[in-house]
Amino acid sequence: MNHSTPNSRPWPAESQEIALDLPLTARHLCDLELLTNGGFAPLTGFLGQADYASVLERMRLADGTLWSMPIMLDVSEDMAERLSAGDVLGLRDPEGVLLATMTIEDLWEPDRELEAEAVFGTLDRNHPGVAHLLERTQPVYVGGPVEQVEAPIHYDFPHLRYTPAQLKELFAKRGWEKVIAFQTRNPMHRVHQELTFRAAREIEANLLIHPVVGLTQPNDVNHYTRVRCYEHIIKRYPEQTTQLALLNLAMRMAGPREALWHALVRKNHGCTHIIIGRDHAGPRNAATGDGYYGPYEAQELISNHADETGIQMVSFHEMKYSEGRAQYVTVDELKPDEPVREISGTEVRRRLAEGLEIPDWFSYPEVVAELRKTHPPRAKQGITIFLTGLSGSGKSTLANALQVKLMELGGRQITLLDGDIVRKNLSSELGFSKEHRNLNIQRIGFVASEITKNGGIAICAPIAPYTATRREVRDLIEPHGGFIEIHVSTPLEVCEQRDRKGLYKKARAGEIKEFTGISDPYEEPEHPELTIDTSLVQPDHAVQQILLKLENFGYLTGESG
Ligand code: PPS
Repeated sequence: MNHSTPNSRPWPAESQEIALDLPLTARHLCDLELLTNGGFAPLTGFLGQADYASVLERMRLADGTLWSMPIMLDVSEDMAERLSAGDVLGLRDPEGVLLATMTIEDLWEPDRELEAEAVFGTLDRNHPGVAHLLERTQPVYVGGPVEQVEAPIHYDFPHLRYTPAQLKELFAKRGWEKVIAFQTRNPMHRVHQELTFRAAREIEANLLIHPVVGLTQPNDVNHYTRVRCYEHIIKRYPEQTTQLALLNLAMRMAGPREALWHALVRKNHGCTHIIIGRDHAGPRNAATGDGYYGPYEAQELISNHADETGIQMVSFHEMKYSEGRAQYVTVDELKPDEPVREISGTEVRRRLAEGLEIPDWFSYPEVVAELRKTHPPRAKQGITIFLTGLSGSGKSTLANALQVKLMELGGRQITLLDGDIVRKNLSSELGFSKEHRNLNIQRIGFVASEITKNGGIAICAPIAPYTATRREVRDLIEPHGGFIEIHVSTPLEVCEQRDRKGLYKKARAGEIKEFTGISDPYEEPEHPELTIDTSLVQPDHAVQQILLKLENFGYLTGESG
């Protein structure tokens, strides 16, 4: 295959006629790539208003062609005010490289709630697609054809990146006439190998493993790890039957509409069939655990349009591991009461976190080894210990004592991010307004997340008075390791009485403005992992409580202790 390599990249050709430049988001970049390489054919640009309205209303472009997903370019009001129809917009990657130009045909302010109802069938912000649309999408859409200046370069796994044309050429060269696509955003285990192999064998087709590596869900296994797993699993199919290729798609999790879109995209990549499972691309409601779509809605929608799309739906047989037969069988092949074995995704994560066995009947050892590399057991993960509380509550004393005790135990590198240290070294220009305090905590969160990611321990001890910002920090860190929030709940009266720095006195006298607890709020943590009132416990006892908590969560067991 003729893949572009980083070395073959030409310097960008700058165009004179560009009215304004738009730095593209990660979502835009994925969409642009598929718009320009034919993955989204017949689209040749971001949708204009007539196509948009028609896609929402009837899943068709204005000319009647079937297309289920609005592919939109959103811009801020500020930017929209400086643009008009006929202008050329420069579409740039985050480094400023000009990837494409777009000639604007339409600019309008969409009704995003209407779009959410049409595409996702709900206004519930627990739905990730709805949350993105209503909370993180700019208010104005611009539509028009795009013209590629240069193809995006992927430095990761270039040998597995194929344009639709390259895949079609590959299939033609190999004489593959029937090709069945398997879409996934998860690591593949034995059951996935079994079901894809069976599906391909049943219809006598070749198989394309076509995982999404663009944007998936925040808690998904990262694509680097997944691709290494896919590279192992591909060797488990008979030689010359199966191909692995990566798809830089930004998923929306729109269930049936998304499934039909996936089918159209696979058709554009030369596939004749697509495997669709139960509740394809349907997210779970984080609050209730329920799905948003009927389990077979996606399958029905694709089947009903197969003649028009030219791609057939192959339904995914639910398979279970039969203990007695020592093999996977479809649920309809199971005898009544036949014992089966199952491990849920949550259970896999638990076993990885605790370093427990994942049996061979569930996954291949080489796949498990890849997952273990990026999901080490808790005893080997990094941790952030985040102490929050009023000034004078004893955060720094605890943080220092904890640091010493952890150093005595050894095992991980420790960084202390005490409120005063951070204000001196990272945030010296900041004051104590809500905005500045949040910025200060976000900086601490960023540094702590890097430390945690790299297996160290970050002990943070700022006041951090706002719940939402603490939540933000937790969300940033938890995907990389442990996050232990400790509320140092020493009452205000005690803190004020201690007044080690004389600040409370000054605050009462009005010499210091916006002083936490006196003239500024402190929102108490609702669900901290631990609460310590230093007016009731000595520092060494408090540190023991923290260590026991760490041990209880599994962070101190094994060789790390
Ligand atoms: S925040 O809200 O988390 O950004 O605060 P933080 O970075 O932890 O800084 C708190 C320390 O700054 C001193 N100080 C004040 N605290 C609260 N409010 C006001 N207005 C203020 N002005 C100065 C105070 O010494 C805090 O240190 P600690 O260690 O908490 O006593």
